[in-house]
Amino acid sequence: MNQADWKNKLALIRDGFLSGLAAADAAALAELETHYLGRKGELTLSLRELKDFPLEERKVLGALGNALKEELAAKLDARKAETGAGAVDLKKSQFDLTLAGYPFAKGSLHPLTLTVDKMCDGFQKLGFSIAQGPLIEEDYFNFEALNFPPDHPARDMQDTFYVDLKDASGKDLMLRTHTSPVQIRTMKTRTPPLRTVSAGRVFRSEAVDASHSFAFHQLEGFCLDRNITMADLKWTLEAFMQDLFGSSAKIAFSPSFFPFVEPGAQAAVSCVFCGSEAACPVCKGTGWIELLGAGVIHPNVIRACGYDPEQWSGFAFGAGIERFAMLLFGIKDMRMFYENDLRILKQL
Ligand code: FA5
Repeated sequence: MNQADWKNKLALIRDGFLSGLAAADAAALAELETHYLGRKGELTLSLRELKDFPLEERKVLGALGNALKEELAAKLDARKAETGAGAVDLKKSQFDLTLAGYPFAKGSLHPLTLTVDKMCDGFQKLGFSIAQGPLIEEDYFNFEALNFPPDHPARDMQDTFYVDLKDASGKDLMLRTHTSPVQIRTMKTRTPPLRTVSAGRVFRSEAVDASHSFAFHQLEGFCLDRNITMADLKWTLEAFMQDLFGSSAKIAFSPSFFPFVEPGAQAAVSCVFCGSEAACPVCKGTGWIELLGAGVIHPNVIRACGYDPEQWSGFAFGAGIERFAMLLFGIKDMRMFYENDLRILKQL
């Protein structure tokens, strides 16, 4: 076939298409499309014949062929729009557009957030307000004002991540190792009487296991007022535990050491899972679950914050939030809180 024959063929295709188009209804339009523009349609097959022409001719004829293809497609679309062909007839459609859609999966709060909220609510009911402190802390607030003397071995109780930045006195900044510095910041910026709790993330250079992590959460509480004693600490914690775990919960103290309290104690709550059964996996038959460190604020701390310890006294406590969340949600390994496995989180 030569160029002239091919062009002639194209003209015949155009005439045939246009004369069919004018009178076509929706069904005839579909046939016309298949006949001329379909995979084995006349125009499609003619364009394939171009491969037999020399390159220069192929370029010219190809442009003509493609222009005709675009023209016919545009005219077909316009005619479809006129006749309403291609529009979906909702009455005949197999889709029921009145059906409700699939519900979107809703997010929910993380169990640690729920635990923090619950614990803060409990202390707010007892008149405590909420305080906040920075995660990157100065030596002064994290250790010094809390009565950790420089180079004292007590600093090793909390292995510290230092940050490559200095504070105003030239000391390295650190990721806070506990929430106790918020006590100092609060005492220094507000005036007593004070009752605050502060919850947040803390960091220690520790190996990760079922009950330890290098980044975990603590809730710190303290009170500074007149004539505060260990008895005030005890009733406060007992009222809080009863709100959280039920009215039969009791508190027991055993002696412990923290440089910023004197006397210092570990506070345990009576086992909320058993009546001291030997087989209880949580309290191991002791009937008690150790939950937090606490004590009467050391006079040196009160003095460092600018108050006279003869006039003002207080108590403080610090709890691991993961420990509470494990009890509230019946979880045995705290790593579950960080793995973000949706199959587990959805159950909580
Ligand atoms: C302290 O951090 C004191 N600041 C608490 C305190 C405040 C005592 C006020 C007295 C007065 P301790 O290092 O024991 O104390 O930590 C408190 C709680 O944090 C622990 O009881 C434990 O539940 C939790 N905890 C400690 N280390 C880790 C860790 N690596 N991973 C997870 N939880 C931890």
